[in-house]
Amino acid sequence: MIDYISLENKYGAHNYKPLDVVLSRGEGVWVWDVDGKKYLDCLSAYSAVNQGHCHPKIVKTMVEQVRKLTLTSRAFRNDQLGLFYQELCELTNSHKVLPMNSGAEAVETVIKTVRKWGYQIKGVPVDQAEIIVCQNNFHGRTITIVGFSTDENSRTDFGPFTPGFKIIPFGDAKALEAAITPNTVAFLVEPIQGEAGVIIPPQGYLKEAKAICETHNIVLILDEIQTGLGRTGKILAEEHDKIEADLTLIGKALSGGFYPVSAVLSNTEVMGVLQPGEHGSTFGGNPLACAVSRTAMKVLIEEEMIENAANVGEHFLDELKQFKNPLIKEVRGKGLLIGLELSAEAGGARQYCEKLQAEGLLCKETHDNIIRFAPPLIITKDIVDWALERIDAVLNQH
Ligand code: IF1
Repeated sequence: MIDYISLENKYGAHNYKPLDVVLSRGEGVWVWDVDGKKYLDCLSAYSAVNQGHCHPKIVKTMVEQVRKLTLTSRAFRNDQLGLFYQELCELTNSHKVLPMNSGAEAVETVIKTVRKWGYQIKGVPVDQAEIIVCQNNFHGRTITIVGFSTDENSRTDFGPFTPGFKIIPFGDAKALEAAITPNTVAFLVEPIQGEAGVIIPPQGYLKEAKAICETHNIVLILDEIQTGLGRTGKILAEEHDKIEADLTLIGKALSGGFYPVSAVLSNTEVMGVLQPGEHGSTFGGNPLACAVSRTAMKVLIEEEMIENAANVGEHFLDELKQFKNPLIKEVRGKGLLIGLELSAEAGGARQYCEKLQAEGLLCKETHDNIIRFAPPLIITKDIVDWALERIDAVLNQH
């Protein structure tokens, strides 16, 4: 019997503290460990597996494409890229796409883009561009991105950092207005802060932010890498506020979790500042990624996963709110992105995640006291009820 955990601990960097469950198979909302034990996945690889594990149609596309053509580089064109662009623009109501791989790369891409727009179009003096971001943001792990994180674990001892970022409280439109200077080029924000603990801003916040950005000629960038592609019950979370960001970042579920695929979506001429040679990536826009993503988007719509996320998510949230347990401080969420915040007396969320694991339900704490539930968007009400029974039981074991 191979000791998988010891192997990871011995040879791998210790930059994670995973639950000790070794998974070897997944299908839909279910995953199995190496001993054959079955679990409900309530994390979906941080919302990358919205379409469910190993969706058969995405598997088929991936296998077919992998036999035909995987990578050309962008030195040449490929027969998947244009169709991927078109279908993604139609799905998200965007004008233009810039494809990358990881979410962090999409964030880096957008930072470069708005800076250049600031200098060339807005007329900001060279190297003076400012981007406004929010406290408790999570946008990825690169040096530039962690440089404007307010989470000490993410940033401590990784400096020196990239200058040019201003941090304001999340959900506070007045703070946004107050932070703007003539050199401000963009406001980068998550519609719902995921890592911070599923923090939902006040009603109308994004609408106000959009209006402020318009007034001051600032680019509004929404990071929908976690909230996008159905997670909150809409294709993009911005739809809840009936706005359109100037630039939108998506990733994760863009491939259904098969492959790293991210993109910057543009609704303005801002993307037009990028000229050949100024930005790119070996793998970005490759035919395998594009083919996989096309099917991942298709099944999201065809199989009505977004409507399901809205309906089943509401049921999940309503039922959790009915729990009469003094350990629960607050339950909040939108669609199938749900946070359950425990009170200080609960003694931390981790132990409950471990107990839920024993009960056959996998989820992950965020910060000390919050459990996040984000199952694949194909989950049914019956399975949610099955999960609720276990969550209730575990919280009552205290
Ligand atoms: C890890 C959290 C989720 C993201 C938003 C950009 C990225 C992410 C809004 C970067 C990535 C991940 C990365 C993962 C943990 C995770 C996460 F807990 F940190 F917040 F999803 F909930 N913008 N989020 O959420 O995308 O470069 O990773 O593709 O372990 O770092 P990436």
